Amino acid sequence: MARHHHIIRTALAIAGAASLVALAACSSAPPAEPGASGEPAAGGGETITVGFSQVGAESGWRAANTKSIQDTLTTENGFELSFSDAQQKQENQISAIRNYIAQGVDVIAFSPVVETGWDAVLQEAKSAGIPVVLTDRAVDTTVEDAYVSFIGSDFILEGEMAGEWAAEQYDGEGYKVVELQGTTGSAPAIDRKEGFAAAIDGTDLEIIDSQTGDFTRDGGKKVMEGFLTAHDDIDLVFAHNDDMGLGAIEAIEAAGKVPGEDIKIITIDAVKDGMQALADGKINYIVECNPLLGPDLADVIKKVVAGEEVEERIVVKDEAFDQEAAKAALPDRQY
Ligand code: GYE
Repeated sequence: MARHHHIIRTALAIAGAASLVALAACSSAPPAEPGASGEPAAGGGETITVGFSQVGAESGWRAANTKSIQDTLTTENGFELSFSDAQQKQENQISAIRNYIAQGVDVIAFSPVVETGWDAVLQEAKSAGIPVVLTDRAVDTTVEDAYVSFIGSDFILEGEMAGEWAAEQYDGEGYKVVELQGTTGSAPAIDRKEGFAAAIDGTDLEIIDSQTGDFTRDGGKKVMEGFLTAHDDIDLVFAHNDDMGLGAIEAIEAAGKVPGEDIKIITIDAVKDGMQALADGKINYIVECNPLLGPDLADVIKKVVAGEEVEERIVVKDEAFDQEAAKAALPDRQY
């Protein structure tokens, strides 16, 4: 029954390919405080100051996400953006957010590198009356009304879509799977692992090893080298992002095997390099994760500052591609 449900959800997700769908539930956003800058922050054509703390520059996905945010929160569009790159370190994000609070920006937005450990700084933002918008990754917090909106994909669904395709293709073939996990403690690593495991539960696909490659190409390559040394019977790699899958391809080729044939590969993201490897036959399937969150973020921020209602959760819908679909989609791919 659960599997049936997953399949329906997958079909719906594919039908809604790459469109952004707002959930019906609305929350009333607290009107932004004027801010310590003294600027009136109401939507009367004033510039909106935004502090954005980015995870890092770990992947092609992240580069596309950063570009989308920087291309959207521009002066022409009415924003003054302070942007910082935390190099995948939570302490850097916390100090960036504290700086934005001290500056009295109108709105703080961030993509939390890991899920937990944000209570103190979220409470500080709340006490300062500065609304927080989450993009991309979720937080796990006990602070009430810690943020006004969370914009991003459903990572559990992405993992399920990957696992369902693997089960459709390879069930009955006794496949041994190794998993390249994203950053330990991050929402996408936790959720993609969970979704994939649920989808292959009850099939004869078996995860024989699982380690973090920190969402980087180099990390994926190193972990895959270790897997290839430890196991001589790997049939399938499930990588939580394209970059780790691309690193795994290098390791598999260096070991004298053919990626996409001797060892199948499934990844998540569908950024250009991943899609190219899929079209070239080195990856077998990719579940998309749309990184173009800038326009929705700009929209939410404008509403929050104007004291309008915003959706508490904006779910980004994702498509999925096999090799033929990648060939067809590549020429028009935006990221
Ligand atoms: O899949 C990965 C990136 O949080 C969805 O982070 C994002 C993930 C993305 O490093 O490539």
